[in-house]
Amino acid sequence: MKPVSIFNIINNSALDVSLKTIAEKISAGERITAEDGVLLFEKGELGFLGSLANFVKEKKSGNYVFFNRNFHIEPTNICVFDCKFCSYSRLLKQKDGTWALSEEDIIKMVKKFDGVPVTEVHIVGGVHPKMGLHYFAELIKKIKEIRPDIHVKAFTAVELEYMCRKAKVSYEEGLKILKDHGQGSLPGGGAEIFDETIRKEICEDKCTTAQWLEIHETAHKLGMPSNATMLYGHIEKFEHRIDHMQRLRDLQDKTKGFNCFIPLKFRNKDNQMSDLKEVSVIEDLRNYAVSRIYMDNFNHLKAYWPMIGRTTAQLSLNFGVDDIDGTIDDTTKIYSMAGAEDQNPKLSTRELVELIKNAGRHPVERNTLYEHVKDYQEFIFPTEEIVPHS
Ligand code: V47
Ligand code: SF4
Repeated sequence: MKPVSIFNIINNSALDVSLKTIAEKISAGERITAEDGVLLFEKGELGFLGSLANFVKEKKSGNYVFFNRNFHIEPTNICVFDCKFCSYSRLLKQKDGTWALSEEDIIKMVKKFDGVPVTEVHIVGGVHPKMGLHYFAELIKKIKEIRPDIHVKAFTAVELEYMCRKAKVSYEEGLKILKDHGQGSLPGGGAEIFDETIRKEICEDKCTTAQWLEIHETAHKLGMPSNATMLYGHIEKFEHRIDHMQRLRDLQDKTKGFNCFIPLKFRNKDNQMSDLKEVSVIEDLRNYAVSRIYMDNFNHLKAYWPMIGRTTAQLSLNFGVDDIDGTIDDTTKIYSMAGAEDQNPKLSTRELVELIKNAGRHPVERNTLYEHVKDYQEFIFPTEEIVPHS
């Protein structure tokens, strides 16, 4: 079912005057202010926000919903940092539950996808004290030798800040080395919440807000696009979410280098913030909607389905989301360890396409840069072969 049209919303005489003014701005294509954004969070009901977000989404990407074919490599969960929300990292000295893949292991993982039409490898992990810039640059080079066609999206700003510091190079020099070895873009992790007071409470020791923004700005200048995330639903308030989006919106005005915005819902299993209750699905949808409305210079809004689950991801397609990431092989642990819905995050292309079509949207496989790879609207999957039992 489609949300009510924005014009019916504006003409509703019972609507709060301040919300009506915001709705009029959105319908006229005007940018809304930080105060407007906070007000939407405070007063906007789910249906109202959905209608506005849907209007913005359809102006940007029509009825399309994108996905990509990718796989994840998590080189290690050993991490020098101690983010309070993290369920995944372990210290080097810990014996249990740690892993650190060798170069050989990683190459094997890549080779497993020989002949499989994946377009992207996503490489993100803990910040290992002994895996440095030059090691990772050589690794990327080897991956590209095996799969020259694949786009390498790798390393959060947190990993990059540490690598550059250890290698005693500037962000520009470090990123240039990685780019010259074949890295194409940066994922959006490590952003968490930019407000310095909240950031200090939840992830005091890792890269600062200013460093995160500087690394992404430098990448954009070098022609490496990136994504941006926001960790929400913990101790932050609505104004912190809007402040976070505002800083990203400002940088995007300057560089136009962000591909998409990805709100990440805080999951509370087995971490130092486990006493916090997780926010509701309604709040997830409201957050997607306000993000879509506020981030007017971001072309895409991604719902990361392994984290929120397939059902919420499907619902989000009527609340501003136009991307549900990829067909991820069973290789990502950061979310399953934090209590994500999908403990085995794997969806076939057929399942993804059905999920999108059942929401009334038009499925398109994209590459990392959102170029269309294949249109699935009219595609008929071959009937599955019946394999006889032996
Ligand atoms: O920065 C860690 C988050 C991020 C928890 O660019 C948690 O396409 C919720 O970079 N609850 C890293 N979130 C992941 C990342 C990413 C993910 C998906 C898509 C893309 C992309 C990038 O994971 C961290 C942090 O914000 N995270 N622990 C947790 N308990
Ligand atoms: Fe390390 Fe990332 Fe976990 Fe923070 S979120 S402790 S940087 S793995």
